Amino acid sequence: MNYVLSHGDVDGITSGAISLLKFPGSTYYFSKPSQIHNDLYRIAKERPDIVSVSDIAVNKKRFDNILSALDRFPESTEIYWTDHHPIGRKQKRELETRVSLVHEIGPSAAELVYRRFENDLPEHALRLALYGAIGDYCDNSNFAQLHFEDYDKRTLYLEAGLLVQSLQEIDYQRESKDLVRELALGVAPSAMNNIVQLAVKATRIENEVFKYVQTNARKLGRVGYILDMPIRGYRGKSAKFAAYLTDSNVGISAKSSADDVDMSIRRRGLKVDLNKALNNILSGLNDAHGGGHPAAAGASMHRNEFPRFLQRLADYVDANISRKT
Ligand SMILES: [Mn+2]
Repeated sequence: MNYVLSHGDVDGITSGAISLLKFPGSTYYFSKPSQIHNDLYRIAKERPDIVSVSDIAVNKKRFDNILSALDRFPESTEIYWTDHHPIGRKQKRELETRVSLVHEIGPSAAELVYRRFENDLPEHALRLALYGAIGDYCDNSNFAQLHFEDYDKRTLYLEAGLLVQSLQEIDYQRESKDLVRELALGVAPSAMNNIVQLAVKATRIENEVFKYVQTNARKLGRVGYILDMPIRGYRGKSAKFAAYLTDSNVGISAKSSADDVDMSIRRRGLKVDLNKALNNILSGLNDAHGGGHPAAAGASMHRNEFPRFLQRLADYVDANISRKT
């Protein structure tokens, strides 16, 4: 038995679909950085021949759990790990002793999986790699730029856009698994009626979200934020809108529950590294964790800490700007 594990966003599902093409008949699971160690534990019991993990960030906090989960696999299990999230040098070296690792910052995970298995893949896998690149804003890589010329790139953006938008409205555990299988079979997103309808619906909702952020976003220093939108999802998008609509350099879309506040963070027109910023700011806050990419990150903390977090982030962004000018 073989397993493919991947993330639930467009880069995740396309990198996962490409892995399914390389390892046909694999069981497919969605995972995420906070869960990957549990999923690996569970799978190790099945003593699989092959495991392919893609687009799952290696979480510093969970790193020891990941290593001990990897230790549970028999020696004969081949584990392929392909990722593009920042990782510490030490963690990378340790991971490499246990898995076959391809790691590169810049390209999408889908591109990396494609390049890794290129010789064993059908033609349509290249389109999947390009959808993944577009989905994760990794469309500037040499590979993506080169291969956009192989098709009409405007059509590729439409197909990738249908995926990006429809995923806002999909229950990712259930329905996305079918989507991954269809993509692996070579069905274009535009040929999937449910995907087209959901994408249009999501785009209409997104336009309403924009208007909501326009009237409700607030600003502290160079950080714009929107708190508790009356709608589920659309967090990365509303974080971007919050930055733009308050003319800020960082945007946050946050949702609070009884104890916690959970948020997506995006940057705008500024090269501040959000992952570094969070590493810097979150230590010392109650129940706080988070991270991600330089341009897109997430965090959560005790809800009482949110004002302090906002102030620290605003100060960090200010300090970052004054150092540059
Ligand atoms: Mn990704």
